[in-house]
Amino acid sequence: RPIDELTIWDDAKAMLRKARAEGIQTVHDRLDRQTPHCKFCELGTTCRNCTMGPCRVSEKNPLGVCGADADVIVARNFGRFVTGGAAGHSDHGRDLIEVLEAIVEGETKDYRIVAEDKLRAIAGEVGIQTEGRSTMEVARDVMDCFFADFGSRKKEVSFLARVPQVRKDKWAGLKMTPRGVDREIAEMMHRTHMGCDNDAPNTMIHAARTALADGWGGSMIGTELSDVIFGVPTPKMSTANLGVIKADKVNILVHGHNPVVSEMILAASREPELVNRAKELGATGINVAGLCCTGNELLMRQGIPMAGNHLMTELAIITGAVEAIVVDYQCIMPSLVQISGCYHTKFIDTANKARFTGAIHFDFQPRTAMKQAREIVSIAVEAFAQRDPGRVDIPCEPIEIMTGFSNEAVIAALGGSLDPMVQAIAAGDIRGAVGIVGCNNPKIKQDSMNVKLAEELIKKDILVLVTGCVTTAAGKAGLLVPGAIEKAGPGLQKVCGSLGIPPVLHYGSCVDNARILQLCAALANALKVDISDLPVGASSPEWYSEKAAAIGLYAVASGIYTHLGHPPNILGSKTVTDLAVSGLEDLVGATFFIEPDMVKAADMFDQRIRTKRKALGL
Ligand code: BF8
Ligand code: SF4
Repeated sequence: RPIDELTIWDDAKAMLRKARAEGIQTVHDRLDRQTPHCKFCELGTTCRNCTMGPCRVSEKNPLGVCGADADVIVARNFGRFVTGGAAGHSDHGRDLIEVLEAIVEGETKDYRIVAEDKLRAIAGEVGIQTEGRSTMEVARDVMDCFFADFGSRKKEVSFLARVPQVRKDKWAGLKMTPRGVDREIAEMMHRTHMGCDNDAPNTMIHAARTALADGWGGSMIGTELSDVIFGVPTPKMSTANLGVIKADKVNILVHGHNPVVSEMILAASREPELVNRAKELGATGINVAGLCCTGNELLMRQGIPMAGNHLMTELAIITGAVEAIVVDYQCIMPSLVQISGCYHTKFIDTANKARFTGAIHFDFQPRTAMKQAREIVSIAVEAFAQRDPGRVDIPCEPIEIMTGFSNEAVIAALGGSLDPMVQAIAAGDIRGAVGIVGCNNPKIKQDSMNVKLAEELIKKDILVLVTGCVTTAAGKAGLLVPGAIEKAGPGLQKVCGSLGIPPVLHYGSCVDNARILQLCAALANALKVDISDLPVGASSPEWYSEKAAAIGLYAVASGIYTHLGHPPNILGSKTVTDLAVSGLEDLVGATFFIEPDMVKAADMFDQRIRTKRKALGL
C-alpha cells in the first residue's frame, strides 16, 4: 500500500520511507503478506479447544466434531479473548501489589509510599481502619486486601464499594458480580473446555464478569497502587511525536506498561555519574522518552515526553538515534528486536514473563531495581559511541501537550468537589463525556479515526477523555492543549476556557481506564442514579488487543454505551453478535455499537447523550 494510506502523520511517513530505503520490514509490510486472513477465524467459527478437532463450522457444515455449533464456538472464543486481556491488566496490577509487599516487608528502599494520603483514602474506601495507625500498618492491610481480591474467598472484589448499589444489584441478579480476579479468569478457562458451558449467552455473561474483575479489580488496583507508589498525577506540560528524540543526547525509549521498571530507568538516567559518562562520549545528556502505556504512566506523573503510540514503536528505532529500548510487557512487537539489530540500538527486556529471543535480559526485581536500572542506563550510554550519525533522521519538532488529569487533580481544579462538573453538565455546557481509548491497528490508517472522533465530539460540547495510544494521537493533532478549545463547541469553550484546560483530557494509560470508571461511578452516586443513566460513552476506534476487548466489555457491563471502529471476531454467530449490539441493553443498560465512520459514530453518541439527558430531566 502507498505510504500515504498507512498513517496521517508526517513523522511516521518519513520513517516509513526511510524503512523502505533501508530495506527494513515493518508491521504494514507483514500485514500485506498476511492478507487475506482466514475467513473462519475472522468470523470466530474455528475451534482448537481439543484434538477431536480442530473444527471449522459453516452453513454447510454447522457442527464441530463434538457437536458444538457456531454460537457456542464464537462465544467460547470471545470469552477466552476477553480473558486474555483481563489477565494482562490484572497481572500487571498484581505486580504493583508485590512492590507494595516489598516496601512493607522492608525489602526495598528503591520504592516507597509517595502518596500517603491516597493510601489512607483507598484503605478507608475498602473498609480498612486508618485512624491512629502507622502508614506501614495501613499499607500491610491494603496489600492483604488486594492480594485477596485475586483469590476465591470473597463475594466481590473490594472496589465494588465504589459502584452504585443499583448497578451492583443488577450484576448480582445476572450472576455477573466479579468475585475474584484469578477466579473469574480460571473459571472462563474451565467453562470453555470441551463439554462445559455450551450456552452462548451464559458464556457471554461470564465474559462480562471476567471483564468487570479486570476493570473494578486488577486494573483499578494497578492504577491506585501506582499512584500510591509513584505519586498522584497532576496537570503539567510535556511534548510528543518523534521530535522528542534528540540527536545530541543518549536516547532511551521505555516501552510496555509497568511503571515499576520505567520509573527506575528515569531515576537512574538522572544520576550524575551516568550523565557525566554520556557527556564524555560526546552527548549533551540522557533523554528518556515514552512509547505506549508505560510512556503514558511516566507522562502523567513525571511529564516525560512521548515518542509515540503502538504503530510508532518500530518507526522510533528507525530514526537511528535510539541507544536503547527498554521494555516490560504487553504490546511490544517482537519485530523490535530485529529492527534494533539493524541499528546500534540495544533491546533490553526486563520481565521473566515477557522475554524476547535476541534481547539483553534483566530479571527486574524490587530489591535490586535501582542497581539494575543503573546497569541498563549504562548499557544505553555506552551504545552512544556506536551510533552512526549518517543514519540519524529525526523528522520533526515536538508538539506541546498537557497531561496529568487524575480524578484527584480534576476535583482539585474544580475547587474540591465534583459539584461544578455536575452543574456544567446540568447547564448543558458539558453535554456529556466520552472516553476514547485503545490502540492503533495497521488495518486502519494510523490515528485517522482516533483523531477524527475526538474532533467531532468536542464540536458537539462532549468532553473527551483519552488514555492509552489515543493519547499521542490526540496530542499530535493539537487537541491536548488549552488552545484546542478553538475546535470545541461554545459550552466546552466556556468551561475549559475558564479552567485553562484542554477539551480533551489525558487520563493516563490503559489500566487507567479504571480512573474513568471511578469518575462515572462518582457522578452516578452524586446524582443518585445508575451509571447507565449518565450522558456518557466510550470508544475504541482503532483497537487491536485482547485488553481493549476486555476494557470495552467492562465498560458496557458497567452501563457505558461503547463504540468500536471494527467488530471483534464474533460475526459468525448471530446470537453472540445480537447480544453484543442490542441484547445487552436490556441486561446491563448499554451495548456495543460498531461504526467505521467517525462522523456517524459521533452522531450516535450525540443521540445517546440527548436521550440520557432528557431522561435525567436536563
Ligand atoms: O494497553 S492502547 S496498543 S499500548 S492495548 Fe497496547 Fe492498545 Fe496501546 Fe497500552 Ni492499551
Ligand atoms: Fe471441535 Fe468441539 Fe473439539 Fe472444538 S471442542 S475442536 S468444536 S470437537
